Amino acid sequence: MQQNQAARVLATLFFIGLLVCVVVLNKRSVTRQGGSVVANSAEEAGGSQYPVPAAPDAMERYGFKLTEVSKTAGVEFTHQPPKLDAKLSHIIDRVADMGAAVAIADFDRDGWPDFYVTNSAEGGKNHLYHNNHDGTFTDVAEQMGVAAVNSAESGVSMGAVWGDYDDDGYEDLLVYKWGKCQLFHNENGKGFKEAVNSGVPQWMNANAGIWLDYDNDGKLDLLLGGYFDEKLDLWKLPSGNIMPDSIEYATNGTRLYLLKGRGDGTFEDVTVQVGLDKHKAWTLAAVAVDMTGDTFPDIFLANDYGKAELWHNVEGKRFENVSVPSGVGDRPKSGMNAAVGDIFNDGKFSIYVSNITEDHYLLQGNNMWVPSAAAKPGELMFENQANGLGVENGGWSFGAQFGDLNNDGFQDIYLVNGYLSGTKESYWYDYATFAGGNQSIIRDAAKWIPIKGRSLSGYQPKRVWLNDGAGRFTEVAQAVGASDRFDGRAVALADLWNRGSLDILASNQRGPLLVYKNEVRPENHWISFELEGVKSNRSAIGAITTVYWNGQKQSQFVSGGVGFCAQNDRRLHFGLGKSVTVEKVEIRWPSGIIQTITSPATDKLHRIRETSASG
Ligand SMILES: [Ca+2]
Ligand SMILES: [Ca+2]
Ligand SMILES: [Ca+2]
Ligand SMILES: [Ca+2]
Repeated sequence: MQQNQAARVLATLFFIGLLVCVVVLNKRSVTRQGGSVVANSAEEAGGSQYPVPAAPDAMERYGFKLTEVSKTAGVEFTHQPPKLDAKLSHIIDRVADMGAAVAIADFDRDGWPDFYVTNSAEGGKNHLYHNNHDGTFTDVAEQMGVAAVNSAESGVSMGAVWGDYDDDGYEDLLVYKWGKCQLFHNENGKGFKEAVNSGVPQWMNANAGIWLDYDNDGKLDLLLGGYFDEKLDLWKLPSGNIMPDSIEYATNGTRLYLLKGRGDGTFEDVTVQVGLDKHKAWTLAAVAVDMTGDTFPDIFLANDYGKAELWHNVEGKRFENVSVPSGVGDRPKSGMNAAVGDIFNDGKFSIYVSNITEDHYLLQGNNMWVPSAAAKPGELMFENQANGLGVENGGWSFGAQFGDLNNDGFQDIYLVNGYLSGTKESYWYDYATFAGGNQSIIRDAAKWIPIKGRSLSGYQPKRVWLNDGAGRFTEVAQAVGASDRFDGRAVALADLWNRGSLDILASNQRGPLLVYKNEVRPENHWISFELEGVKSNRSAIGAITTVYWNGQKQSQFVSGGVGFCAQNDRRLHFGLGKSVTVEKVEIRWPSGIIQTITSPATDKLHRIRETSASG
């Protein structure tokens, strides 16, 4: 009898032991994949969502450390969400979940980068931070005329991008919204004037916008990606039937706009003409860069509730859908970011797409689309190597950018994440159960289970992945000081104080804009370039620069918007490691001109105008 009882107790203990093992193993697998265990509340996240200082040995171990300086820099901005139609109020946190965007440009041409940050509340103001050259910034949006753009009547901001559409040397500003797109002409850095009758959409629910010159005629064009159906006014909804009809294979996505610039502030809709009218999706990110070597920029789109797309630009005349043969459109995910970087220093671009990874519920994994070794010249073929490279688990990921954060000569990744940081209760179980329902239920907001302030992948640790150049990225976010737990959306990089290091701007949904100042080990050298097109568009958007040094090379391109609702500074920054010399620099302009500069000085910014002569 007693023996039986003892056996039962032992069996029970064994069973409990098994359970503990399962929990521990799960936690360990998260730790191994992502580098950090996820917190479910502010308390678990350390009480505050603000970052704590870098580890004392961060500089020695990783070659850089980050310090969050928004308050001392005079940047006090908190993103606010819109209220929208009352039919959405029970799930407003889930619907009004984006719009915290950041775009960098030197709008007044004083040689110091400035930035524009968007707000999304009806009546909420966008800010334009002017760089004071002394470590501080001043919000000049109101006096410059680009603050008051958010209202129930005209819609609210989702993002913004800079591009000099009329080649007068001053970067103009496009604000894309759930509502009316607004284009602002930069008046010699002294103010902005809205361009009227420009041809940008009077109403669409845009979540992606980039400048590009798709036909290389020297005049900037615009690509706009829609999210909710373009006919919907989110403040006056006829019904709740506005949500995606599937979490994986949504069929009720909306259109793109490709607008061809005439160079005078007016645009022509060429979407049908170039074949991009075949796209219908919930697009969250777009990036354009030539990946076949013919100078014409190809377009990659990250789509929510569906598959990613790659459109090959056929001589600036039409776009060919190569999503399936190229490999990038293999399975549906929740695409939220599109960044492009030369991660192996071989002059080839990989594409980094962020998705959702939440232990027990949704293990999509982020994608790193690396050009396939089997591809023929000019052929677009990619393989997802995110797992092997160690950059697969970013939590509920949003914006990510490539940049050499420690100037060692290899492109690193800065990624932000975290969907909704609410109460200790999680919405995941209800959300996962509901997401498996049929089309007619999912698409009707009225049928969605109320959120009631619960968290959905909240308080997540960010990821900073250092590239060792040999095929491995190491996660160092907590150690280097990128330890905030806000709900991150956009990331943009710039050398904000002209010191030779890439600083980080991170915007957060319902949270502060964070400014991470980057201090880099001085033994590592760098070189940077500010390009000005002459035959090509003056912003040099699409220009590809390759630096040759120490027996290696690295390519970067000037983008008109990249990542998630973000734009890095147009200046291209290259880390060089211990090298103090650069052999040569080759610039492939969108015009086709290839310009070579031999032995440029290092630890220096070079301003380069397009010319066919080499020097
Ligand atoms: Ca400036
Ligand atoms: Ca301009
Ligand atoms: Ca053009
Ligand atoms: Ca690096």
